[in-house]
Amino acid sequence: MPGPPSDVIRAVQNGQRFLVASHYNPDGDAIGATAAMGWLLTALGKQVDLYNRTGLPKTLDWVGLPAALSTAAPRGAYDAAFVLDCGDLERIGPELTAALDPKTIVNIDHHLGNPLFGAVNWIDPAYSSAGEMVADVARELGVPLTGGLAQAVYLSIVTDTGYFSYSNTGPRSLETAAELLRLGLDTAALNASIQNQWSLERIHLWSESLGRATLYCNGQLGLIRIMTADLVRTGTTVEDCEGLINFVARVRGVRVAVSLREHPGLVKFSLRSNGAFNVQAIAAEFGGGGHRNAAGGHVPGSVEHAETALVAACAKHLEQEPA
Ligand SMILES: [Mn+2]
Repeated sequence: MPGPPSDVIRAVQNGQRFLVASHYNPDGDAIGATAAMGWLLTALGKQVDLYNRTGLPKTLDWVGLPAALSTAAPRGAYDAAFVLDCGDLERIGPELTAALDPKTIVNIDHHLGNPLFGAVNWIDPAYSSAGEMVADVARELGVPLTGGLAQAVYLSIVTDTGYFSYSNTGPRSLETAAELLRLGLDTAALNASIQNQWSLERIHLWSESLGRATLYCNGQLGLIRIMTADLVRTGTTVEDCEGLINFVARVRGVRVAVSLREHPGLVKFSLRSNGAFNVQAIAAEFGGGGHRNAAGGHVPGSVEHAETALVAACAKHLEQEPA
């Protein structure tokens, strides 16, 4: 398994002043990779600024950072700007794109189809997460995976692999996690910090939405609807809907899970499947996209209309590909 290319290692070694950034509306890997790269550079005695357009989400405000995570686009010049976990440059936001010298961008990412927007590009979908890539840079440079660096790498790996349950979990993910444990990381405490971040409002939303879950197609299709009124009534936001669909997929016999979320004038849909059943092909019929097991898009009109259209499309695919 190839590790970090020499031009990435050289960018770290040869520079002194660095920027580290990831995509806005950051998930665990975006924050984990940002923090990990920050800790790594700090350990090497380098100067580092951290940037995220929308900042640290409330659920991750406990993450240890080597410097403040700024939401203001940086001025000043950097020897290199590490852009992590961004499937395209748009994901860091227009403010930073305008502020950066393109010749300094080092693009480190694990998304297939990354358009290589950096002056240096290290794209490898064999890695579970951007944080796992940073761990290999640390190894290469002899920086031990301890302290804040260890926590950040672990956060990246477990959030992007769903605690080692998704198909992107590679031998390297487990080996890196094993090394973190061996070096003393308290994973039980960290798991609690990562997972126990729900609000009571979120529980109420999930309870309402899952309480109305419906099965179609002889139990092979599970569907939930999230109405704008649900969010208003429970005092929640769209972020609180993340992960809801996975519970519908857990119903025995369900081969495709569908979630519908009401928007002004349209309905956003998400589809999930396991194994060979391809939901990307279904999403594509509505102009959407994604992967074989996770896809989405939107349909104009009401939730009722979207439900009828998506159930019909899924039924057709379920018939074409019997279990
Ligand atoms: Mn990622």
